[in-house]
Amino acid sequence: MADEVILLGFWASPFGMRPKVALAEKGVAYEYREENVRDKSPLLLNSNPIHKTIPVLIHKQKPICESLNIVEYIDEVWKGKSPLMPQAPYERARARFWADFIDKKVIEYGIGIWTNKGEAQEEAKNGFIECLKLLEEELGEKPYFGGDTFGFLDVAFIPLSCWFYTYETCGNFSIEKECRKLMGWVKRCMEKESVSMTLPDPHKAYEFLGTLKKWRGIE
Ligand code: GS8
Repeated sequence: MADEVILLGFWASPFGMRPKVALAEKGVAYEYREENVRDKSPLLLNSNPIHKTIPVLIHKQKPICESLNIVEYIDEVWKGKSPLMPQAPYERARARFWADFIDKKVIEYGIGIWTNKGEAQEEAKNGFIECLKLLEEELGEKPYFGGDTFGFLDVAFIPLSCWFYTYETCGNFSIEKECRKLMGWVKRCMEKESVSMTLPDPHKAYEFLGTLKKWRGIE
């Protein structure tokens, strides 16, 4: 089918979950193909020759790469239902800024919590909590980052929450204690089918940590 939509992903990757949530919000039917990120398919390598990473969305045989870029594409192509990007240019720029902050800071600190021990782990944990507090401030009293409705920044951020349990267990801290309001937002998002059907069980993510560590050559 010329109009077909294929998503190449990997179940444990927050980047891979973003387009899944966006497509579910839009009610778009698609074929999901799980990649083995240690032995990538020729389709993935040909579709994303620059970075060779998932996710890749293939729409009408054309590949779109980079998770945030894919979410914006989905929002533009399937405009009618559940608009994700804010209407006002300033709000759009702001949402993109925070999504970029999540990729550059939050995810990196999160990884630092389970890849390090001792002082370096403590630093990653503190950095992570500091970032969450900044995001909590950005959320303010709104139900969602998108305002009254679930939007682009919610899609960008919520996948990470299935790794919170892993960060808390490895770093021995409680996100609920540090950022109560943010956890309220996580619970609100989890009430949406697009999110709850997409995110894996946090315990399953934690169990996968042993494999991830092996891949990175640690422990
Ligand atoms: C990051 C994608 C990424 O790291 C995006 O799409 O937003 N900036 C990109 N994908 C990982 C997922 S697994 O943790 C990946 O494909 N890794 C395989 C590899 O790096 O070889």
